[in-house]
Amino acid sequence: MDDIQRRLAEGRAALRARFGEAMARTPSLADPSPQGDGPRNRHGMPKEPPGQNVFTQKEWPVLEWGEQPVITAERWKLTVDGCCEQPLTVDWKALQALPQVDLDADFHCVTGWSILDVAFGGVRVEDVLALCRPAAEATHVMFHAYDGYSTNLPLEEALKPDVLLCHAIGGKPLTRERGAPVRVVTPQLYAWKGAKWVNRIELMPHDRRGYWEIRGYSNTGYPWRDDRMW
Ligand SMILES: Nc1nc2c(c(=O)[nH]1)N[C@H]1C(S)=C(S)[C@@H](COP(=O)(O)O)O[C@H]1N2
Ligand SMILES: [Mo]
Repeated sequence: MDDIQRRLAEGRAALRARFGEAMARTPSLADPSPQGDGPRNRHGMPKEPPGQNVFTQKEWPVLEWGEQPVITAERWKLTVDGCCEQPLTVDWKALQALPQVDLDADFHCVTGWSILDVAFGGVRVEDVLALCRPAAEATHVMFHAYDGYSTNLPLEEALKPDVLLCHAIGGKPLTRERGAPVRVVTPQLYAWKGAKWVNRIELMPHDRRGYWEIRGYSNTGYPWRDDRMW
C-alpha cells in the first residue's frame, strides 16, 4: 500500500472508532422510517420527505445568498485546518488523486423542492478528514466558501459516506452556478448544509452556527423530520 492509502485507512478507522456510534444514532440511521417508507436514502422509492415537491433535474433551481464567484480548477484550493493534527491544503490535482466516488442521491431544499436521483461524483469529506486527523477535542466542522457562505455540521454527519466534495453532476463537471469547481453535498440533510464553491473545512472543538443557521434555519436540518427552522 502506498503512503496515502495507508494514511487514509488509518485515519478512517480512527474516525469510525470515535464517531461510529454517534453516526448510528443520527436520525437518518436510527429513526424507524428515516427515509419515509422506502429503503435508506430512498433509492428508487417514489416518495419525498414531508412538505417537499419533486422537481425534475431540468427544473432544478439555483440558489445562493449573493454573487456567484468564478473559481477555476487551477485557482481552487481547499484548506482543512483548525482543531486537527495535520492541517492540509487540497488543490485540484490532489483532489483528483483521492478515491473517487459516484453515487445517486436526492437533493432536498428547505424552501420545499426536491430533486431525486442525482448522479453526484466527487471525493468523500470523510477522506480529507481522515488525512487531517481531527484532534481529540474536535466535534464539529464549519464549511466555508468563496462567496462568504458558511454552514456547520457535527462530525457524525460530515463523516457519512454520501457527504461529498462534489465536482461532477450527471458525469459533467460542475457549472459555475452549481458551485464550480467543488461543492459539498449532504444528501441526508437539507441542501443548505452543502456549501457551493467550498474553500475551507474548519475543525471545531464545539458547535458554531453558519450563515443560515444564524438566520433562523434549523441547526440540524433533517428532511424526513420536517426540521426546517429553529
Ligand atoms: N457557497 C454557497 N453555498 C450554498 C449557498 C450559498 O448561498 N452559498 N446556498 C445553499 C442553499 S440555501 C441551497 S438550497 C443550495 C442550493 O444549491 P443549488 O443552487 O445547486 O440548487 O446551496 C447551498 N449552498
Ligand atoms: Mo436553501
